[in-house]
Amino acid sequence: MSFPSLRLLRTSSCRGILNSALRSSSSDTWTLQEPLTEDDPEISALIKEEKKRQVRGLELIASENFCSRAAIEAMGSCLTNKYSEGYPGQRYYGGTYVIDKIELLCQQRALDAFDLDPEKWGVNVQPYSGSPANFAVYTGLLKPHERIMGLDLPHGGHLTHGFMTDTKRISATSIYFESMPYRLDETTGLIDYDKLAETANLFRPKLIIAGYSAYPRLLDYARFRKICDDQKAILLSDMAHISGLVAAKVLPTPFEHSDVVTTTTHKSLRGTRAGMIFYRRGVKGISKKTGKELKYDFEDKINFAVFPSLQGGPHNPNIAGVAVALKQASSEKFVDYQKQVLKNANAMAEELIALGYTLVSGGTENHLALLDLRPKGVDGARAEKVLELASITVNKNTCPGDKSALVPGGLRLGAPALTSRNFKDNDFREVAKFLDRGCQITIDAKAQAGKTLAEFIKFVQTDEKIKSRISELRKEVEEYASTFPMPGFDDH
Ligand code: DSN
Repeated sequence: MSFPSLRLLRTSSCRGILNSALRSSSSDTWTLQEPLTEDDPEISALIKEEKKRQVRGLELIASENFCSRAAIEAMGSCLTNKYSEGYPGQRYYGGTYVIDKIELLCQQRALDAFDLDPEKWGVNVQPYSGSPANFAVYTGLLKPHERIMGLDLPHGGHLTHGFMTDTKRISATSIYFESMPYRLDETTGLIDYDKLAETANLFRPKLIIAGYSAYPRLLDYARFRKICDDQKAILLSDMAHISGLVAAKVLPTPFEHSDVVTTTTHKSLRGTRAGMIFYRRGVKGISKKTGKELKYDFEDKINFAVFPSLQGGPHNPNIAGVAVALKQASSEKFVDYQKQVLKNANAMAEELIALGYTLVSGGTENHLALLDLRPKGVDGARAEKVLELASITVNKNTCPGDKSALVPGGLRLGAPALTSRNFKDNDFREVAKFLDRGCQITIDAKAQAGKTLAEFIKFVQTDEKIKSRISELRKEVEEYASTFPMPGFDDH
């Protein structure tokens, strides 16, 4: 572009001409308003391909969901442009007065969604996701190398609950803190609370985590509280998987007994991808020594751990998306949705048992079931692969007693995502039948394939008979799934 001479710019009308020339959308002006389809057809096509996969498939990953169009719109907005280190009213950069309103609204909605009194509970909505949220709690409330106890990962816990193996500290939560797991009673598949109490008595943890990634039963928060009180430990409930069900009051709330509660926002809560930390505030009790009020001191410690200790600028688009989801979570429709999630998980579990399968703990009381394939002579890794080829998405999962996390004995199956697509109980019974057919193919293929997982995968991708059975199953699955509505945008 050729620019007018500087002399011409002396008059304001000439400056106006120049500005409008700069703003014009002539072919050599980069407006940055081009749609994705034009600007980056490659990424655009991949997003459309992923959307088609989601629409055609049966999504059973227990931690996934289909976010609403409204929340996705809030996330895909100009909020991505703004830095806002700090907290509402105390930011390090200017121009944050709108961001302050969004963050305060999100906080308010978070407290409302879980019926929390702002005198007694506060919330930090800045964590980027669940793992940073948990690490921020440990960083804020513990000294390095103080002790934590969480449900062991192979028994249904989460990496960030202190996971380590016999030979290696895996999660940073076991590198910077000392962790001791508690486990399930392998005969029942239920948490062994007696053993937890006994071990806690020896290990004397500063913090115990009540929460899971793959446990199909309710947690006994009162029992956790008692064990924590005996050790003078903090009770952190990680309700990431169930926060939507808790908001809808269809599962017991962890808030009554916990000191701190963390969650992700994109699982059963169905928001955009982020994390939140709820902490007790206000009066804790009366000192026996002085007779004076004791106050919780979590708020400043947790807020400081999130920013500036661990994070920088908050992800404002995600916070806005979470605010949208939290508004939805206070609606009657959301309660109906969560009731249906429980019914659907139960219908799938019942049907699988009727088809001759074994479930860890014998069933489900929440949104997920853990299918133990070991009695069928196969493992979760092989079944996951066959099901993926048939457009059914699940994840392999350890069952109590498993030695390998890469070739574990089970599959984790969750109901939140398909329930967002309006699947009902009978639809989930059909889903169980599709799963059964995929598992039968796995059993037959394993009998003919080489011993290793790699040989098995090669076999199912090359053996004509197996390929044709998988392809027939995929066709039926895709026809079936495609008839259900899908949240979000039509093609992205
Ligand atoms: N990936 C999530 C889950 O499956 O539970 C959390 O890490």
